[in-house]
Amino acid sequence: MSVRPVFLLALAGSGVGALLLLLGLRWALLVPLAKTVEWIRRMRSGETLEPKILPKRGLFAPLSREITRMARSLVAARNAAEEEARLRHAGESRWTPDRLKEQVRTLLEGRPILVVANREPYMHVRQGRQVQCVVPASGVVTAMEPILRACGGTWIAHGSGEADRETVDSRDRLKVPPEEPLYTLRRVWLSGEEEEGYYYGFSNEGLWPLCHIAHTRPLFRVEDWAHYGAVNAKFAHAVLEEIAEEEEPLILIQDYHFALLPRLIHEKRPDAKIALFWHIPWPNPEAFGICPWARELLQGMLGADLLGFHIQFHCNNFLSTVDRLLESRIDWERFTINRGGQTTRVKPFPISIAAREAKPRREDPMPPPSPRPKVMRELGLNVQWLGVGVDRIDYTKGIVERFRAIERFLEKHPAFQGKFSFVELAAPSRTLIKRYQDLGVELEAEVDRINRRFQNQGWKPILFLKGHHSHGEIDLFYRAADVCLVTSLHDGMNLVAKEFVVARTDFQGVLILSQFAGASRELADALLVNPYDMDQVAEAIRYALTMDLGEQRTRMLRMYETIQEHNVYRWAADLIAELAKLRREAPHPLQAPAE
Ligand code: ADQ
Repeated sequence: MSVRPVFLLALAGSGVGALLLLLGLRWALLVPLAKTVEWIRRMRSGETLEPKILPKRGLFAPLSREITRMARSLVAARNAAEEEARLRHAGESRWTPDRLKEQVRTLLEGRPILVVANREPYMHVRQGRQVQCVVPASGVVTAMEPILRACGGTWIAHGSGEADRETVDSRDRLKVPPEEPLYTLRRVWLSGEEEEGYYYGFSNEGLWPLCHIAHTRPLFRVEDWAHYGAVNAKFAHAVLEEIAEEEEPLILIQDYHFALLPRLIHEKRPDAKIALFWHIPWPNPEAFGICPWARELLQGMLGADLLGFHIQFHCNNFLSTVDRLLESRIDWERFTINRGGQTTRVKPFPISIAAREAKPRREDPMPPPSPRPKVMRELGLNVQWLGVGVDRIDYTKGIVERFRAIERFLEKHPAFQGKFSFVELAAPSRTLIKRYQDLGVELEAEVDRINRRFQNQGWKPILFLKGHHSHGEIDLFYRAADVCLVTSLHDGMNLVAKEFVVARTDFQGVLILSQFAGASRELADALLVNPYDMDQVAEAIRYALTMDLGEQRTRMLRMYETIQEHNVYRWAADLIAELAKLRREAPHPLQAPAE
């Protein structure tokens, strides 16, 4: 064989070898390397990939293992960062007790909050030989209590329970809540005549009907007015005692029982920052002007730095009233009133309730079990649909009108007879006042008449459960009902509407809400009604009971989120922040003189 063919053969052999080597190299190195690089690139750009395509054997196996570990850490870190960002975002929009506490600590630099309200948050009453502690049925208590629980401080109130004196220390104080003391309750004692004149008389027979357009004529007696003044002075004395050691204390006065208090405190302690929150509506100037002491009341209120109402409409009415009745300088753009060297800011703060701790997830497939079977069993009910109403027995709540609308509903839609019952949980209130006694009698008679008209064996349309119920009991009724009726003839806010929505973590049920309640401004997904229009309310009941679950869910979810966002912690934070930032302005050269 010649040398040439051998050489050519060797050359061909090495060419094939090189090719095979190249192919081998590509298969063993370049392809896995390219796949690894591509995998890393996609991971880096945010995709979450299984490490399946990474080489598991050979040269790259150890590298794959390390890269997989590193990628897992990266995914975990990315998830944690996303969760943190979500929580931070939620935290920014959602107010919690802790966030409020923190905000108050920063704003007040450790100074305590002082709340003045007629009603006490805990009342000691006698039951046989036992002394029991109860939470009164009151919107003001429902709203303010979570704030004091969160921030601490002192609540000054009338000690109205028959066993209240036995449960305070020598300075009329006690720590509450009883099961977990978080703040101080300071009780103020009133004589029988004082309570009658200031509370039943001037506050509840005079100012309450004056401010609510509910067609009950206000009664103004000169003796009641004298007691109102004396009791305001008594509370001023208690406040001054409590703030004796404090510089620039912050005082949150609640409601129409204390219109004179801001001025009384301001005169003695001009450094105090005072807010007065008016929990009920403010009427137009003509309506308010019928009060013989309208000017004195306004002068007293204008001792506050900040005046809060639930809605803008009530603020507008207040400014118009001052404009009509007092010499003052009103800034309609900033909503301030300057009088006698003092500026008062007027602003709406829609009150709310404490939000639920954890928000249920929309997609939660297992809503909490319904208490409906238990409620039905205990009441001996056997109906397809259940309605609920929860009120203090008060003529402003439109309870008679509600019963008549239920009557109309059953009359117009007889198919629901025997299948729908309405439970009214009604707490007796202000029972020493004749108008309230008459209302109690009227309600019983109406329930009786309507029940007799429709009832059959084993079924009644209305169950009137008169009495005070715990928040836990009320919650069961909210969760068991298909529909909740809030038919106030006039209401500052109405917390029952908000409580019903927040109780429904299953996002079922329908809220029928009076257009004359402040809550109707925020809860536009309720079925809004005019409670005087019986046919309209009857139709709303029919619509509610036949509403499909999808629509119920959409409406309830939207309202639920509104209330969670605008909860009572946010209300308090806004009010306190506004008060803390107000500076007493120097008297304006053109300011109106004090009268
Ligand atoms: P209220 O007129 O007392 O409040 P509302 O806001 O409805 O009315 O609050 C009533 C509270 O009492 C609720 O928390 C409710 O659960 C409770 N309650 C009602 N019936 C009860 C019963 N039978 N047993 C036990 N508890 C019962 C005032 C104004 C409102 C305003 C609040 C807060 O009149 O317009 O919303 O202050 O500012």
